[in-house]
Amino acid sequence: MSQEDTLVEDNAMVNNDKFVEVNYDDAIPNNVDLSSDRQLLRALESWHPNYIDWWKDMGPDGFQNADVYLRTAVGVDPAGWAKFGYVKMPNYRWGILLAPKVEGRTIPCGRHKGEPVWQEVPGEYRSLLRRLIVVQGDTEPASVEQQRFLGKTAPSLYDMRNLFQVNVEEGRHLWAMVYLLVKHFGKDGREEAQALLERRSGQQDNPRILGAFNELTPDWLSFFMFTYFTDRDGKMQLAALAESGFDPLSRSCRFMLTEEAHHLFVGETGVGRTIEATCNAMVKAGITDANDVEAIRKLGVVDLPLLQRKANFHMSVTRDLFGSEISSNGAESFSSGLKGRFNEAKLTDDHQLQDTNYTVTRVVDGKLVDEDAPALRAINCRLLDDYMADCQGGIDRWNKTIEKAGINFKITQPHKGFNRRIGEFAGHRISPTGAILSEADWAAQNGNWLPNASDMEFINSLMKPCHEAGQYASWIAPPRMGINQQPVDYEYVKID
Ligand code: BYC
Ligand code: FE
Ligand code: FE
Repeated sequence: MSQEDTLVEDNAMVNNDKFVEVNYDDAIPNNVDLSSDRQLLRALESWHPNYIDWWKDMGPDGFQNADVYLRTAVGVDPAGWAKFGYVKMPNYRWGILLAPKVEGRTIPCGRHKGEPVWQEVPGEYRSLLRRLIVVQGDTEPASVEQQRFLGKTAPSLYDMRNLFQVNVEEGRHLWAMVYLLVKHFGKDGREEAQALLERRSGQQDNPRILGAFNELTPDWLSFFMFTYFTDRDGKMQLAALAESGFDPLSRSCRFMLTEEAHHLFVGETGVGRTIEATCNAMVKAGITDANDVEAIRKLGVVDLPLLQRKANFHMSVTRDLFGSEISSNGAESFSSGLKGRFNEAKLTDDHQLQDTNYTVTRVVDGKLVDEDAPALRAINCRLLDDYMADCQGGIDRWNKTIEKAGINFKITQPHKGFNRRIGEFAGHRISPTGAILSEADWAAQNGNWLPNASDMEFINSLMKPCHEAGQYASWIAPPRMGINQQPVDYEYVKID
C-alpha cells in the first residue's frame, strides 16, 4: 500500500485475501479469467471503444496528452497492489479487479441469512439488483464529468495529479459495474452499460440518476469538499454493497474500497491544507477574528466562514444520496440480502431486523421529533447516521489546525434536515442549528449558510493555475509529503 493512504484510516478492505495475479497481457487487464469467456470478452471489447470515446469527450479537458504520475492497480493484495509511473490518461490500463473469493461465505443479512452466497443473479431479485448496480455505476462517470474542467485551474501539479488519479479510478469503478452488468444481465445488462456512457451530469434531457451528481463542481474547494463528503457516500454505499449476498458485487466493491481511501485522503488533506494556508496567513497578519472576512480575503486565502458554507452545501446534497430515511426500497434491498448495513458482519443483532425499531428524526406538525420506526424501513436512515458519524473525524482534525493557530472558529455539521430535497426533511426549511423556518426567513438567511454570489466571485478570483513543479497557489499549503515518497516539488504532471 502506498504511503499516502496510510495517513487515513479509511481503508476498509477486508484483509483475508490471498494474492491473485492480474493478467496484464489482455487488452482489458483482469483477474477474472476474461479470456476463457469469449462472449463476455466480445461484449466488453465492443464497449471499450465507446468508453474511450466517452473519456476523450467527457474526461479531463485539455490534459489528455500530458504524462501523469499515476498509480495503476496491478493486484488485489493489500500489501502491494499498485505501481506508479507516467501514463497518458487515455492509455491508462482500466481493469476488472475483484477481491478474492472468500470460501464458504454466506449471505450476511435478511431473509436468506446463512445461505451460501449467490454466484449467479437470483431471479426473484434481478431487477432490484440491476438497479443497485446501475445507480452505483452511474455515479462514477458522473463525477469525472463534474470535474472535467478543474485541471485548468489546479493550484499545483501535485493537486492536478491527485485530481486525475481520482478521475481514472472513478473510470475504473465504472468498468467494475459494467463488468457485472455485461457478465450477469445479458442483453439488458449490455443496454445499461451503453446507457451509462450516454447520460451526462447536469444535462437536462438525459441527466445522471442521483441529484448530487448533477450539481457543478466548479472550483477546487468544491472538488475537495466533494472528495471528502461525496466520495464518502461512495465509501458507505460500497461498504454496504460489499456485504451483498450477490458475491461478484461484494468482491467488486471490496476492491473499490481500497481505491476509495485515496479519494477521501485527497478531500481531507485538500480542505485541511486550505485551512492551514488561511490560518498561517491570518496569524502572520495578526488577524484573530475569523469573521474579519474582508481583511482575510485580501491575503489571498479563503475565510473560514466561506469554507463552512461550502461544506454545508456539499454535506446537504450528499445526505440526499442516502435516499428517503424511511424507504421500502431500502427495506427490500436489505431483506433480500442484496445490500447490507455498514459493517454488517461486525454487528451483533440478528441481522434480520424483523421486530426491531430504529429512531428516525421527522417533521411532525411543524416540529422535529424523534420517532421509532421499523428498523427495516429505516435502513437508509441508519446508513446516513453512520455516514454523518464517519464525516466527523476529518472535521475534528481540521478544527485542531484552527485551534492550534489560536483562532476561535469551528467547522460543524449542519442539522441533518438542513437544505434537504429527499426524504423526511424535503419541503421544509431547516436552519443549520435545526430551527424550522418560514420560507421568508429562509430566503433572508440562506446566503449566510450556503455559498452566496460574493463567495463564488471571490473563489473564482483565486482559481488561477499554478502549474510549475513545486509551486502552490496562495490559498493552499503544500502537502507534508509527496505521492509514493516522491518530493512535493516533483513534476507530477508533465504538461505537453
Ligand atoms: N437523487 O426509496 P428511496 C459513489 C430516487 S456514491 C435523485 O428514497 P432508495 C461515488 C431513488 O433512486 C455511491 N433520486 O431510496 C461518490 C428512487 O428512484 P426509483 C453511489 C434519488 O431507493 C463520488 C426513488 O428516489 N452508490 O460511489 O432506498 C464519486 C425512491 O428512492 C435520490 C449508491 O447509491 C437522489 N439523491 O435508495 C464517485 C448505491 N435518492 O428507483 C462515486 C446504490 C433517491 O423509484 N444505490 N432517489 O426510480 C442505492 O443503494 C439506492 O439506489 C439509493 C436510493 C441509496 C441511492
Ligand atoms: Fe468510485
Ligand atoms: Fe471515489
